[in-house]
Amino acid sequence: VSHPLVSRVLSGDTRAVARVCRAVDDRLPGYRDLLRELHPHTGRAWILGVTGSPGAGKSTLTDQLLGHLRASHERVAVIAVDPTSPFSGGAVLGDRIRMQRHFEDPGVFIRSVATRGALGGLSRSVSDLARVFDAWGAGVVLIETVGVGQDELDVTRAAHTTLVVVAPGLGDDVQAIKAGILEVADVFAVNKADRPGAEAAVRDLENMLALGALSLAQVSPPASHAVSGRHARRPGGGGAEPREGWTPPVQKTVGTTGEGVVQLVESLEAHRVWVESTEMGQDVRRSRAHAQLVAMLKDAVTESMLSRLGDPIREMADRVEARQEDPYTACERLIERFRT
Ligand SMILES: Nc1nc2c(ncn2[C@@H]2O[C@H](COP(=O)(O)OP(=O)(O)OP(=O)(O)O)[C@@H](O)[C@H]2O)c(=O)[nH]1
Ligand SMILES: [Mg+2]
Repeated sequence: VSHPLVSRVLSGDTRAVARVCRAVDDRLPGYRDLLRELHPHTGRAWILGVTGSPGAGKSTLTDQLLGHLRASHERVAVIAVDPTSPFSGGAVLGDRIRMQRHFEDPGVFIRSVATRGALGGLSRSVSDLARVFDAWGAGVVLIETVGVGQDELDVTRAAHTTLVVVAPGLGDDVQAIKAGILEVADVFAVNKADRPGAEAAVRDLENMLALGALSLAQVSPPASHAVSGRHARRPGGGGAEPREGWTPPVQKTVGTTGEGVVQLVESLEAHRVWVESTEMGQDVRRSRAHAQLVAMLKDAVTESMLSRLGDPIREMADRVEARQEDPYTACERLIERFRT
């Protein structure tokens, strides 16, 4: 017998969705059972990550994408991770204003998640929520997260397609984005194209992608790219051979006017098709699912081990502090307890 909330979510009841979201956020008793029951009804939504530097225009573009995608999907959801940014000074309010026109639309569900205090790990909270929206019938789940810090980048692992938003003149050129973020990009938007420096940013990105393709093609055969990196890149040159890999396209946009957004949606859709219809795309999907399961497992194992160990951790910490024990041996001894 399924939980009444579950059948309400499945029938598209947004109030039930809100209640399940709260249960998931706060890890209320029984939330796991809800997710378990929803799980068989998931797998249809396109999970679209939007990341990039603070203030690059992620929310503005998310709002634009929402408008376009809503036209072809009955339901669309947005998860905004930690919308409190010191850069826009906007906090949740800013995002609400930016996405205001969608707030009264019953086919749109917008949910914010705080980075701090996310119970059981940020990326797990976000993928749990994405599952709820998927079961609700969202054709697309947009996840906006700032691209700094490992936790935030991990969030994009839940996505099938990740858009990286870059803006010129934020000190936000290619140097600044290469740490980690390049790896997660399936599509680039050079936003604020109405400002000087956009062309240069596009060129820099394209050069960097070309270099990346070259070095990857040299070090390993295409089939292994999907496993080692986030995705394979097109081997350079060979015109006649089938080119199954994916090179992230770079699209100029003006978030505030919507310029370039149609083309951006096309690029994103093309990536979706690539993931769904090619062997390599399926590899990417499998390796992401694997990475996600490992991440969940880590959370779960850590949580249960720490709670089972309890007091001895503190006792051991005191011994380490008093130099009666070194921390390496201390860890080994604590782990020993599980072997017996
Ligand atoms: N000139 C110009 N301004 C833009 C463009 N896109 C967004 N903005 C402005 O840039 C500021 C930041 O936009 P947001 O969409 O809040 O950026 P964000 O990346 O979501 O910011 P955080 O979530 O705080 O990291 C806002 O004042 C927007 O109006 C654009 O294409 N051109
Ligand atoms: Mg934002």
